[in-house]
Amino acid sequence: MPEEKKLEKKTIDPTTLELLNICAADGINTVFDRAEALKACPIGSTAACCHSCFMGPCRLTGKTEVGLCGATRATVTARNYARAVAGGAAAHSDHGRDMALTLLAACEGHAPDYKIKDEAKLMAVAKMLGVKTEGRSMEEIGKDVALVALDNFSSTKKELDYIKRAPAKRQQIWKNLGITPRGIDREVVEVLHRTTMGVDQDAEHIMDHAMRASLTDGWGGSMLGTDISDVLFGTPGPVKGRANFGVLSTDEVNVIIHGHHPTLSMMIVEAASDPEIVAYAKSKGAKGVNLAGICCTANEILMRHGVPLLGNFLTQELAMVTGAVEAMVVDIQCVMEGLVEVAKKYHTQIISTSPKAKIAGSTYIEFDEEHALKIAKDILKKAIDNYPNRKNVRIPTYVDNLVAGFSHEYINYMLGGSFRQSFRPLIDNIANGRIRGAAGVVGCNNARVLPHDDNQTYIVKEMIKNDILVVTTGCNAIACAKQGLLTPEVMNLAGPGLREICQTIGIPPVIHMGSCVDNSRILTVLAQCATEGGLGEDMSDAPAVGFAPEWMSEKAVSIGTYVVASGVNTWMIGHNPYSNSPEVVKLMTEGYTKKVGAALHFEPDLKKAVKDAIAVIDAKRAALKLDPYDPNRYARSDTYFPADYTSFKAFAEGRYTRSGT
Ligand code: XCC
Repeated sequence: MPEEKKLEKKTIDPTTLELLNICAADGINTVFDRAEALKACPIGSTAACCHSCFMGPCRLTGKTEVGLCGATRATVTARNYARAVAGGAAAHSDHGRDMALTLLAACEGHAPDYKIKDEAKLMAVAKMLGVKTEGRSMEEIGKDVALVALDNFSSTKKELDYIKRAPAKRQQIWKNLGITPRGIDREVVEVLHRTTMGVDQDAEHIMDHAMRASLTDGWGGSMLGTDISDVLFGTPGPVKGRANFGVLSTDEVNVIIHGHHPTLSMMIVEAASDPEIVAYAKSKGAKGVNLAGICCTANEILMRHGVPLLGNFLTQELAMVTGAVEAMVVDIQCVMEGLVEVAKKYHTQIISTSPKAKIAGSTYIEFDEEHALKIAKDILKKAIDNYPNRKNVRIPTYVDNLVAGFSHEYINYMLGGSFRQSFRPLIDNIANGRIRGAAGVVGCNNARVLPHDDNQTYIVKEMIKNDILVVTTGCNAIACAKQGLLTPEVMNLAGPGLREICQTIGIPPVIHMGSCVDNSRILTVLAQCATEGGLGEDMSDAPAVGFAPEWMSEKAVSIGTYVVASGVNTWMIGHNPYSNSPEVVKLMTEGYTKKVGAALHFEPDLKKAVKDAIAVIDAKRAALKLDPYDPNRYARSDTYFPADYTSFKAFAEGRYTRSGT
């Protein structure tokens, strides 16, 4: 097959395709090439490999039913699954812990560049955490909030404070199962202990604890991370933004922020417009500094400052190929080691910053909260110094507009104004069938799930077409942004009922709620809807589903598990990494459904997943005795042609022909 045709099968995004063609011409090896050259290990990819001890590794394939110690396929598979959950929960939660430490440092005067930006949010969080507020300064309250948050990590017996946010019925389910999460560190450590050689030898028991550990992510580390970020940097409200590689500038210093932590990236945003930095950029012949983001740090700075999204996980190496990126500043998580090799061929400097994540071959500038703004400026100066080294600049022209910034607080406000903040209009319109249900579509890209961004956008478009409101985070949100799905105009792709509601309320049918830790915002919305009443008493009663269309990270396994443990059926699309044990697959689906009212599906068939998910939504509606969904009942809403696209038909079919950029 000619190279160009081969590349067309790798992505639906024209920009990514354009850059992959440049890579081919320049002889650049990317994750797309490595995925072709290196096949997935057939043993590990079904969780058939046990390396809990060093008598192995044992491969439980073919006729081999047990390892040297006698561990069965089910035990080994459950252990592998639980360890993935622990890895993911640890990553999100350690991020949350760092946010608490930053808040503590800010309130104690050790991090002078950070301030409490959202006092109302601080008061709400304080109330939730049982911190006294009366007659106290913001710093005193903030310090205690940080200390209580940190206690949620280290406590061994106390249950997580945020469990109180869940509906009473859900809390009772966890209690009855004995999976109410205690200290975050304890539950994660306990996964590692139970799954070490010769400890927990019952797949079901291991998987129950996997749920408990995942809950420390969703209702612990992630939720604390989100809330404290809001306190320090402001709770997001609607913001206009742009996405895709056309956001790079030809005459400014382009600095890409990649990773997850908002602490450094927020400082870089502040520093980029500092007169000292702008003057320094001018002294090197540039007009200023242009920022853009990759992965979840991109979502953090988009949600609060409208900083453009450059791309999602699979496009990180391609940023440098443009020849227009002076520095890529990385912190933690989802940073490919391959970046450094690509950077060697261009002028980009990879600047690593986290003491937890050193990257060989990168320039290391250690970040610490005490000198945050100064370090951010130092980083930008390094990037600016690199501007004169630009040579062959090839910036693709595609840019898409978007609206982001939908925190649960804003959605609450949006639905009733400050006079009557409530989820009631959303609940009522789900009850009356204008909105059939809701879907959380989240998660990564995966170099083995190609074309890149295809599953992501397919599911989102299928959902809204079927009158199902979509909330999105993470790399799915970036995929949606790059394909123009985060604009109000996309309501033309929505079914008539959903479209009418979107037109009335003035929201897009695909709502960007933030980064991956912000999946906790989705939990909060669901919990508040259940508490408000009208869609049952528990999160599992609501006609809502979850999808991770192109997931690849342990963090996604943790998210999928806590969403299921919170009562929401979830589909992880792609190959089933736990297929070596039908018993474990049954425990994740039928077993979890009996215990927590929802199943975790690892489903290779995308269309089947969509069909099954819609059937679940309809079954939940029936169980609530709501009117059956009828697409023709509310077919009176206005339709109009989206201005940005040359052909509505082409857009709907996924051929992204645009009239201009
Ligand atoms: Fe996945 Fe979470 Fe990473 Fe993107 S950034 S690749 S974990 S979706 Ni959050």
